[in-house]
Amino acid sequence: MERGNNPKEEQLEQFKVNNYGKKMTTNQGLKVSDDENSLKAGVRGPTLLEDFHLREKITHFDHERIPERVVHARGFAAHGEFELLRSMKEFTRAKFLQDVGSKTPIFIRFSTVVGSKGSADTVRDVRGFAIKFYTEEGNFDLVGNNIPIFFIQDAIKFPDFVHAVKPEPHNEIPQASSAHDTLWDFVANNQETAHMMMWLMSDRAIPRSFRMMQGFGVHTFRFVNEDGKAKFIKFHIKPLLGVHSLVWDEAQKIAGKDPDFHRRDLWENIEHGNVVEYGIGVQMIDEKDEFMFDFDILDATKIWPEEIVPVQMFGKITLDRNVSNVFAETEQVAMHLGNIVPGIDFTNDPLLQGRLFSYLDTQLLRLGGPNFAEIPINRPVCPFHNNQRDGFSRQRIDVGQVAYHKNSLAGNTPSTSSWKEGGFVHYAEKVEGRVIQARSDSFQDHFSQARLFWNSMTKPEKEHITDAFIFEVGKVNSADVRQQVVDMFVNVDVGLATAIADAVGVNRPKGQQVNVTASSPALSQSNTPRYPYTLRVGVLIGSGFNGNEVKAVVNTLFENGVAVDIVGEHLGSLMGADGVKVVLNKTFLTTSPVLFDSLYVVGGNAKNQAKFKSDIEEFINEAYRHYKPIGVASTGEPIFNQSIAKIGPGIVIASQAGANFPADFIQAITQQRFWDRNIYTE
Ligand code: HDE
Repeated sequence: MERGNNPKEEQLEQFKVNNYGKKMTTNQGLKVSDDENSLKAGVRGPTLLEDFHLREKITHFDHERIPERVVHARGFAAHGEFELLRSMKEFTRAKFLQDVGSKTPIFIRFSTVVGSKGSADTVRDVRGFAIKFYTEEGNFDLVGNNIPIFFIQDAIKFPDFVHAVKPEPHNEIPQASSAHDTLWDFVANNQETAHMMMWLMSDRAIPRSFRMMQGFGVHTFRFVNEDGKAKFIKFHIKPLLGVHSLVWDEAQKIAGKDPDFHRRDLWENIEHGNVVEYGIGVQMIDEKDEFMFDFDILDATKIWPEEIVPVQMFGKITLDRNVSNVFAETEQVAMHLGNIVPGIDFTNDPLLQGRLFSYLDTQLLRLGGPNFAEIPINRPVCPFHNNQRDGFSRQRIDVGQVAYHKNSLAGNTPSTSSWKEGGFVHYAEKVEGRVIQARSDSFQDHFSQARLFWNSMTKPEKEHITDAFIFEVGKVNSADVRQQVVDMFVNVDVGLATAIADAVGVNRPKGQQVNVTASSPALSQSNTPRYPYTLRVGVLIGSGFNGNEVKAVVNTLFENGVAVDIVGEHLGSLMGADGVKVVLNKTFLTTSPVLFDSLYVVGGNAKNQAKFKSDIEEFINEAYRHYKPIGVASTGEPIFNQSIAKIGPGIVIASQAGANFPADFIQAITQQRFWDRNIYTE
């Protein structure tokens, strides 16, 4: 499947309409003569009901909105492809996982969970990571998140969890935030949330970019091969650029400065043709080993530590095309983990089972009836035939007399397919037991893996988690709930719970942490790959700069695929001391230090020199406090010296580095954050 030979793209093309340069008509095709004035009895007279164009236009407008998703309302999506790099034939009969080199069109929708459609991108939240694979055997939807576990174990608790985390119902406050009484009350009184809350308080919940976060299928699924042999699996998606995060203060400020930070990042990178790539793989457990672990593999609040069950990568996911229309594609896409293909199957995870019901149900309401599979973005690329008929807004015209099975009038078609013919046959798992409403004992350990996660964090990561708890629990009005949270998290770590207690004004906890000393290095972001590619540097510049020096640095940035914004007092161009010209694309007003991964302080002269210097100083101070690398050109040193920044980790000074400056600066940008910088020294 080469670009331009993508069956989904070809299918979508047929539905695209370009109105540019065309005559305006009504929806019935009638040419419109006046779109400014409604039909009236006299120029100042009453408007007439007869005006069908007015009525059609206003009526359509009145009905433009559909309900936003009850969770994951704010999303952003792109098209791409999946390429198989290792055949999984041994484990699964899924056709798209057989032949190395085969390509499958995909559509990925990223999202936040709690916020409404218009909320900010960088809030502390889980990110949805939902992929629709348009395979030859029908759509396979992997509706995952960027965190490998979930808040609850049984779907019956989902409405309670969502009611607790969403804005409180009496005043709709706070928007897109878990830092409030009802969520923490839910947490303390439903302690299966412990592990997930550790992840939510970690840097995973404030990603730097959709391109820099992992994806997880979360649940345990099955691979089933041609012989009907099954394995338990968990899906993993790993970003090429590594897993990177914002810092909390920065994330909050970006929410104001650029609420579209993540969508803009993805959109621009795809528009610029940059590589947006992830690897995809699975962890696999043999059926006979189902009970070999100290966690239940059906419990969605548990990971399978990668050191025990390694991830086997089998393919590559690339995003390379933005949507043409956000409503038609991103908003109308109907993800459903019940969209499955032969060779992949479900398990008895009670969270998964409930989801199998929920997604179809919610789409019936959100997309207005049972025909949403006909919406272009949802159509499979293979033909589909059955005896389902009618319903609101049916598009296809099923011809013929017969719409039932079995029949003789149509030769008993459409006919069913056996396993051998590629039919989906549910995995014949042996089940037995009594009908009962209860939770398995093997689901009762809520703290061991929460502590495993804590043990796996580096010192700065632990500090971020502690600060996040202090922030969130500190926003809880009820002292009683604050105390309950502290008393709960002592099970994870005494030091953590004590630090929270001291900061939020409640009693220190009495209990003890669970006895788990193991750690899983794969959980720490400190072990992730790092590249300068597509990171963003702000060049802070005035006139009179040293042209050769700046040119050499900017060229090195470009060579390394770094995105560069030239920031100054005004838009337009500037002249260096040696006649070199630069074009400014941002001003101190239109951008902000929180929108950059690094700064290159060139300095120079400006019309309002005092303000220019103060603006740059502010940019340096903020970037320094957010542990970012800062490069200082020879002309930038005087301003740098006035800032709070101290020479030390991640500070690269041209007059000291000499000819090594561009390379040293790139190295610092690659490192991204310098946690050993003490930002509070006098
Ligand atoms: Fe969802 N979830 N969910 N969820 N979820 C929805 O479906 C639900 C869960 C996830 O980009 C809804 O179309 C229940 C886990 C993503 O369009 C709804 C339960 C995971 C998306 C729904 C869960 C997810 C949704 C809302 C507990 C990670 C956005 C609108 C049993 C594995 C998909 C919609 C997109 C969306 C129900 C738990 C991921 C209401 C009942 C666990 C990425 O059907």
